[in-house]
Amino acid sequence: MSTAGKVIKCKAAVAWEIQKPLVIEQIEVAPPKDHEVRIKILATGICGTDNHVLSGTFAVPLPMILGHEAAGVVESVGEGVTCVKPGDHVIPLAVPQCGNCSPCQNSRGNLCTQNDITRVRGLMPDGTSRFTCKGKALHHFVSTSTFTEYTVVHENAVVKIDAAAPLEKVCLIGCGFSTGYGAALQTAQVEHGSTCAVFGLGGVGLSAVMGCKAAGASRIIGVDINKSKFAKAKELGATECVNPLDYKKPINEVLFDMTDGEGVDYSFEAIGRTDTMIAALASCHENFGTSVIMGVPPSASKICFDPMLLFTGRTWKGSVLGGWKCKDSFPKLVSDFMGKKFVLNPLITQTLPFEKINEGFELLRSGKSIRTVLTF
Ligand code: CND
Ligand code: ZN
Repeated sequence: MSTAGKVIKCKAAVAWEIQKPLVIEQIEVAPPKDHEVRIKILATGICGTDNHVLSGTFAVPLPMILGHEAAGVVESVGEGVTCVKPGDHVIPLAVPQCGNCSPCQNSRGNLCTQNDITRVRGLMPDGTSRFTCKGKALHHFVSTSTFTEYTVVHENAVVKIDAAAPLEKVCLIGCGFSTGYGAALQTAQVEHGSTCAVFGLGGVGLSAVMGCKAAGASRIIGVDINKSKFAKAKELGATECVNPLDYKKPINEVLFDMTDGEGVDYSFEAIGRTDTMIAALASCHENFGTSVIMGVPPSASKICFDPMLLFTGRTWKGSVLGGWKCKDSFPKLVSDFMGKKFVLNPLITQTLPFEKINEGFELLRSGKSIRTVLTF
């Protein structure tokens, strides 16, 4: 019996409060309105950003259904949707691509004005929610919300992918992989033979390592306070790894020592801390070094730094979802994965049933996982 046009009752992991486990609840998911798409989620990764919300560093309106790195199948579509149809395999887009706004029209930008990241409302573009639980509306997360069996997204925030692609792997293209890989290849445009440093060797940082390697960097230095991350970083392309806790000096000075006093050509911050953002900036070449912030900064945080760091010529950039225009790029990244141009398996350290979502978060917090993929 078709569920199109009807409310679907299903399981979802609800974030009712920060610093509390998610609660698996039965929720109601309304049918998609005009230009909206209802998706059956089949696989979703747990990203550091979801954890920032639960720890309270990334402030969003609660209750909310988190999750933004996923793949699934279209269940039904609202009036006027032409980009996908029921049965299509899709990736929901945490950065939509409307195609009409100035970032969408500019080749240098990807942060579509329809995004719900810079000022999180936690609602569909029309200002309402499609989720309810116990009579209460639940917020959506960054245009996606994937810790649920069914979600509803705007048609600008979903893209069709190759039906042959394994959803429990390519879900990582929805966030972590694309973010790190794109930060190196597109935002920084790492050059052949250059020296790079990647701060934070989680799913995002390791993907930046892969991007630096793909760009032909000759040295890739991984930086993390958890040395258990080093073996995988080396497997994926890091030429050396350092633990800031092993040194008395600030890590930027250590990196200068390692590069004959030059600093690295490119540095990447994939942690989400203001002190490491400054350390990454200070680690790159004072004249032509480029540092890219990928880590989501804590809400309402401020940075105080010596402007001489920039005066001498360094470039400081940010990168959301690797700078990719998601509708244009994600299907190509899926094809590249199918064509074995890069790997995703090493990033997936655990695959768990959706009900074990809190276990997945524990693994991330304790540093024992890179990506846990939840399957439904
Ligand atoms: P994850 O928690 O897996 O990795 C963070 C890594 O940083 C871990 O290996 C930690 O051990 C390490 N770390 C923590 N503190 C320090 C420190 N002081 N010095 C050195 N290393 C440290 O997270 P993730 O890889 O999923 O995400 C990383 C960041 O990227 C996080 O802030 C997340 O919110 C952000 C992000 C950004 C975007 C984007 O579009 N820009 C997309 N997804 C995630
Ligand atoms: Zn993410």
